[in-house]
Amino acid sequence: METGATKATVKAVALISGATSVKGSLHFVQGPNGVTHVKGKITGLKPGLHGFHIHALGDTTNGCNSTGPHFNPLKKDHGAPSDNERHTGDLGNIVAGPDGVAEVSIADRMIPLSGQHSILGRAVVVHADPDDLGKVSGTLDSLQLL
Ligand SMILES: [Cu+2]
Ligand SMILES: [Zn+2]
Repeated sequence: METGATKATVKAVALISGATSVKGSLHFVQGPNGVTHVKGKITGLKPGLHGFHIHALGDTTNGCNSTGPHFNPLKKDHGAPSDNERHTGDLGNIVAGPDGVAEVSIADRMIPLSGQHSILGRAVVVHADPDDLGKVSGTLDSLQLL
């Protein structure tokens, strides 16, 4: 275990499950450069794009409805992951193939697992529909430290 807090690698996991047959697991690894890598596989999805976000609250007792809005500590507008103007939690879309499987591999510098704007304990949401479009029938879990 490294002692320098800013130098250490931090890992977390979200086990995705919901009311539908959608399930999977996502591993989050934050490297010493502050970039967080998200890797994993979600199965049982409708083929195509699915909005993928970090929502503000880790409360998944009432599905997406209890997870609050997109995590947005910097008070920005909704955007794409590549935009400067984006919610911290805006991770765009993941893509499911014809078999309903989405392989997730994302690197993002706005979703730290430590510090003031940490996403730990918040909800990881995979939406039924592309990006958000106001629909919140998702499948989700809160992020737990490994
Ligand atoms: Cu969302
Ligand atoms: Zn957003």
